Amino acid sequence: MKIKTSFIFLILIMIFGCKNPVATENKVPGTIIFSDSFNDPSFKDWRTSNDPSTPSLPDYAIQITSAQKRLGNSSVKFELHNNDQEQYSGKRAELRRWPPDEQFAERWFAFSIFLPDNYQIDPKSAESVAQWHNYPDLNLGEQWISPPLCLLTKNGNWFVVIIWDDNKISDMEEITLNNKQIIVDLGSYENDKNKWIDWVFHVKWGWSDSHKPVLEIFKDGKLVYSRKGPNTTNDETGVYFNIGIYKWDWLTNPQKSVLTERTIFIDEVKIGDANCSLSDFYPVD
Ligand SMILES: [Ca+2]
Ligand SMILES: [Ca+2]
Repeated sequence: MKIKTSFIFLILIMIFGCKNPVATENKVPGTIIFSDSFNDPSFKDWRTSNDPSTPSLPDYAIQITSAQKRLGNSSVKFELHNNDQEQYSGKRAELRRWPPDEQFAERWFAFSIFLPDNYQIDPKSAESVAQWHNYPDLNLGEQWISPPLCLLTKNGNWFVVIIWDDNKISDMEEITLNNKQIIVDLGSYENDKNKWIDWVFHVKWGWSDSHKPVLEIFKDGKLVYSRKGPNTTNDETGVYFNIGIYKWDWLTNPQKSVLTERTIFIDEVKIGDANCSLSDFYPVD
């Protein structure tokens, strides 16, 4: 009997004593599912914001350039003028990843943004420099609304805007009325001009707490915002990621803007799966 008890005890030590090392060894490494250092002027892995029903984008709108680069020899320059042709119902020079991601995906999005020295303050008018847009349920008659998540510049500051909705058909007025949005002021960009800023957004999408949604935002490797709570709209398709400039006031409220042109540079875009961690993206080099 004594021998039997000792044997069971030994088995238990073998099981529990080994548990932690085995768990560590089995951690699945993250996978980088997309990356672009912007050496290829064809942008073959992206869709441009050129609406096929309108004239082509001007040459200056989206260009590979060696003028600035985070890594390698080049980056992508986005340049938007207030009198540019509207594209997809807005003034925009953007690259989008297409098709949209799956519902409830968990992803890491990394990208570096360079605001040039002459990136002036526009006191009343914002522009998006990165946005994650939902794809509405068009088959149910749903309309396009603001994106669930975007990184903006406005009046000299960085902002992140998050909206969400568990209704199947979303309506911007209803979202605003019921306060299903958060505007996060991430502070001045004045000292961020003329240098690269490395952004990482870790997102698990969901429109209700039951989806266990997550948002973590890192600026130059430091956590600047985190939230566990709904962060997207109730749609049959997930969101798609866009980089570049979208300045809606230039079409709908041009009197709000004191500017006529905007230029930014973006480099080192990487998208990782749920198993990634910050160290897969930062430091960038
Ligand atoms: Ca590059
Ligand atoms: Ca919907």
